[in-house]
Amino acid sequence: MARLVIVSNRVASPRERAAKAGGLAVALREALSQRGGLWFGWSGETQVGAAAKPKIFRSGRVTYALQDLDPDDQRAHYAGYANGTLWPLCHYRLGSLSFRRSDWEGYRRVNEHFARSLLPLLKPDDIVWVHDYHFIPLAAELRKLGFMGRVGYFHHIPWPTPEVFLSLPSHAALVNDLSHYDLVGLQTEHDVRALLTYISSEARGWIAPAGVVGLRERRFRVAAFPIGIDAEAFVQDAAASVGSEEEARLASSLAGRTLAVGVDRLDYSKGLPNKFAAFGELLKHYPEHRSQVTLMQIAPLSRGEVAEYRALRRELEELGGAINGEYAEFDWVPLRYLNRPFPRATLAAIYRMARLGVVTPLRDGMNLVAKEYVAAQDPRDPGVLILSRFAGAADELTGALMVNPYDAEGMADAFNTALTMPIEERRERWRTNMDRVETNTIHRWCERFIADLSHSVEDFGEAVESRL
Ligand code: ADQ
Repeated sequence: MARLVIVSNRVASPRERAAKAGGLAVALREALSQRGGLWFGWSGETQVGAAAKPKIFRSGRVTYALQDLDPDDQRAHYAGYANGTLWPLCHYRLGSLSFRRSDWEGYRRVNEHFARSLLPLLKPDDIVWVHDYHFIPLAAELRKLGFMGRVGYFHHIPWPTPEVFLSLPSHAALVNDLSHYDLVGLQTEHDVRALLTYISSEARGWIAPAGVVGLRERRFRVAAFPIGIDAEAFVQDAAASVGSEEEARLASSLAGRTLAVGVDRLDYSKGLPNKFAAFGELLKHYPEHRSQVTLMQIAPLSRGEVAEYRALRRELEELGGAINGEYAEFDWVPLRYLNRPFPRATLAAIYRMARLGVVTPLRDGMNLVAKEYVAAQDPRDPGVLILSRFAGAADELTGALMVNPYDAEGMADAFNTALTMPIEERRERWRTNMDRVETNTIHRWCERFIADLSHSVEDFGEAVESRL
């Protein structure tokens, strides 16, 4: 079996316990341990003129290689091009898109630096799996240095439609970079269509069945690999929370009221102001729910180095304060707003107690919280998932109440529908969602991607032959 090499910006330390590391990190670590492998990424440290030489250590069958970056390059790469340009672009936020040539150059420099640092650690038959928009040019840089082995890329965030993608000054170079991978994985069929349409209409490439693409002299495959969760772990954690001290504390704090929960990184793609506004509309138009329902929004801070995120934090504090100021009673606060992370077991306990799971991003690659909420429910008395149609998860979780996050009053109606939904309908909707969450787990996702990457493009259709 070929060795697996994973590349991602952040590398989950082997010391981080499963309960804290998150489903994706745990699944990748497992895949690496099974085959033996290498996990390569940024060390989290900067150093002026950092040499392309990673710090290496081993834990079990996994080797970790962590590379330092020059501080100017790191800023241009991470806060600049990755999170100031690509993140807003891929989330359809053209108003927030900033493009500077110096960031684009820094982004490329970091990818070149990473490729130079990684290359000496690679064996010719390794399978290299690159994660996310920080590293789109990595395969092209590895190829320049002579690596001809299999390299795949998974894009965790949405791929925008051509009209939006064309706003990026470096669009052609970026898609050319993608063509140096053997396999490009996206979250949904919608994302696949968006990229293939760009390739055929703008880049003058050709498309064959099974997502096989020809672009200039390169042949590669584009396919959807919707990411899943470790469903079993959430089922177990949620079941274990029954009768726990945490559950008792939560229940006593609610004093018999209904709980609605939202769990999102504090990010403008997650539609938090829209969610707060919708909750305000619920309390305004459906006064029977006042004093009866509490929305707990857990929103750990992220990317504080980007100005837009700091502005969002202030906006939410204002909006949340206004709702509580207007509707709170001396014994009830409508909105509980928490800016910190919690262990998975605590999240599972909160999900299970919540009658409503409110997942309403303006745009999201998948959204794992939606799946975690479903997995944590009590099958006999499940809660209702309210889900934005713009989350990748909407393709799979068809039992959710689908909403448009731009329509605050429509969302308030959906809150009311969920709060008054009969038990039979709740069970039926939950079963539809749970079937999907249990089948398409994170482990299956990993296996599928690695299996597809292990095949050559030619295995995916004679169609390729006929076009050569
Ligand atoms: P994110 O934008 O981070 O991921 P999401 O898919 O919801 O979004 O994953 C967040 C994860 O962080 C969840 O597992 C959640 O439990 C955890 N989390 C959030 N708040 C937490 C808290 N307060 N305490 C502890 N854990 C918390 C990106 C893309 C998504 C895509 C994923 C995976 O933006 O669209 O689904 O990658 O591909």
